[in-house]
Amino acid sequence: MKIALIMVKSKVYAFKNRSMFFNKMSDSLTLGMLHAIIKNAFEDIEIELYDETVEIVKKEDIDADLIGISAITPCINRAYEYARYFKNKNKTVFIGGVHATLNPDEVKKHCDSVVVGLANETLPALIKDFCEGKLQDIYCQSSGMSFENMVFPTRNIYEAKSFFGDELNMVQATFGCMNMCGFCVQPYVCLGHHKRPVQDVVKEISQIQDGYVEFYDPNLAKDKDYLKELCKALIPLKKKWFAPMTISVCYDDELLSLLSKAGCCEVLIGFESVSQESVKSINKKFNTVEDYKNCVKKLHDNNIKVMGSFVLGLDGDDGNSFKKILDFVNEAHIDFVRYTINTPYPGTPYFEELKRQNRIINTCWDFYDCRHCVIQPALMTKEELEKGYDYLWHKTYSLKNVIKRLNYNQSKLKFLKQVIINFVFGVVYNRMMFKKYY
Ligand code: B12
Ligand code: SF4
Repeated sequence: MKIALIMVKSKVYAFKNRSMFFNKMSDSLTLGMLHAIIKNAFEDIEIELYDETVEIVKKEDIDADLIGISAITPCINRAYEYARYFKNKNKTVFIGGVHATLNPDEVKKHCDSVVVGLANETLPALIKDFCEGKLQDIYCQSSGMSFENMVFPTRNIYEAKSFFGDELNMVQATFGCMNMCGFCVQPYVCLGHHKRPVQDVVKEISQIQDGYVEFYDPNLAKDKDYLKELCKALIPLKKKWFAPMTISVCYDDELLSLLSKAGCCEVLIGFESVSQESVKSINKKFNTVEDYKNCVKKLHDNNIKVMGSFVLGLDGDDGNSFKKILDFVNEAHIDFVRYTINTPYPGTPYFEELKRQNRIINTCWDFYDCRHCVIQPALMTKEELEKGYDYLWHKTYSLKNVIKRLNYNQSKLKFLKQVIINFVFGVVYNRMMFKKYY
């Protein structure tokens, strides 16, 4: 019995066209996790993995009894193309991932079976049913799924495929987030917020050889007591690590100090907007714009770098917002900055609300990559928003602004090193982001 698992790329954000070494860097834990789930349940199943984000996949060369495809929304149409091809060859095809979780009925039209939510328990059930000739249409994560003793991902799957990816160094301690920010899919992807036992996470991390670990949690700070416990347990491991959080950590001095002691050296913070009106429009109540600069300073004082994320085109944003954001990221000294265009994901209440308001202007999921405007913004045109997005990515990483942003560094050597890294990142990333693929 052989299973092929394919992770598809999107059409407009094509990794194989990424600049220089970026086109060979694996970013995802998905295939490593699915591989481990299958191997843990069935010793004798042969698994082939294909990841279009790091390799050119020729579907004609793939031959397996079962074909599983992983796709997020901007990649789903490509998943459908693959499914059509394999179904025409009389293969059984199943699809999982965020889009399938949010839109199982749509996805089912294109394949034999859909996996909704986390696959730890459902994937083994699907394979067993297939072997017994009783495959079901949909497999849903159960509300009682256990987060204890979860299988560890297979970490060497990219050894031969990826330039840097000898070992996957990502880990997930918590799943989902119930902060209910309007634009976010996390409240709907895995039936709530779940925490693995701290000792399981620490055991998994201690097996990672890399000294640097990336948490792929949507928001590691959702439960502060849990995070404190995790930090205490991580101190002896002496790893450096990165994790997405919210600015709420900045209001807890004990937590900030623990993060620093535990090796946290960079956090991703969703500031989203510098307009309190916009922040309110997406229900991100705990983001108080007037505190932002002080919050960044507190993180810096604890030797933690800040990757700031901004969503452009929210309902309080107009044509003047872009310059305000640029000034803010410079003045607040945000180390790395990411911009996305406000994108309501199909299958969420936010998408339904904008549809009700007749503001969805593009329903081709290929463009739901946060780089294209797919809705009618409230206070500007689609063109203004896409131009503003382009302006911010380019201006933020101009040498002049990189220097302005990073001049908070006290040591000259550190400052110079950070400027070079930041500027090179900007050049490479901008080349990749603004390539036209269509
Ligand atoms: C790593 C990552 C990336 C990587 C690669 C992602 C990829 N697949 O192409 C990079 C950095 C390139 C990236 C880019 C983007 N990403 Co991203 N990314 C992530 C992140 C942080 C972790 C994904 C991961 O590895 N998780 C760990 C694995 C183990 O979990 P998993 O993928 O969910 O898989 C489990 C289940 O979903 C299921 N499953 C998944 N696939 C399959 C397939 C089968 C067959 C089965 C049975 C089960 C199954 O089983 C798995 C085990 O339980 C998530 C956020 C998060 N914390 O989940 C966002 C996330 C997936 N990204 C998202 C988005 C929006 C983007 C961008 C559009 C945003 C942007 N502008 O940067 C781009 C678009 C990329 C593109 N292809 O066009 C959204 C997806 C929303 C959606 N509706 O699809 C997410 C959920 C973030 C969010 N907004 O909350 N991303
Ligand atoms: S805090 Fe972050 S992960 Fe949680 S719902 Fe809001 S945007 Fe999503």
